[in-house]
Amino acid sequence: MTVKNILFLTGIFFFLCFGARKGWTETVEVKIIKSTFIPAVIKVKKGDTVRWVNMEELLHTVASGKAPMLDKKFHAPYVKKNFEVTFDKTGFYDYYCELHQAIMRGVIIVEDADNP
Ligand SMILES: [Cu+2]
Repeated sequence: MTVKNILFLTGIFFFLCFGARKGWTETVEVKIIKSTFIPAVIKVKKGDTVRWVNMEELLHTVASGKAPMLDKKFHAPYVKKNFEVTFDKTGFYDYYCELHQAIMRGVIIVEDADNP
């Protein structure tokens, strides 16, 4: 085999491994500033990860469900710095902070990666 052939086959190999994927997954940040989720509503693609980042000293929680009802799809009892969830299913995910549930609420909308 020539070097050219080896490079060609290596190229095919990488295409089969990575080229067939429908784009890369992303990590999207939701910041917690002044007891508010920012942005409160975000859209992500199936397979993406949402990372909540607590920018303040105050403790907050991230609990899925419509306040005050936990639905236990995801739950971080105390977010001191950050917390991540990967979304593998499409749908609407309501969440809230249990300590400030009257004001701290958000929604994650997970769409199929095929339909932009
Ligand atoms: Cu809070």
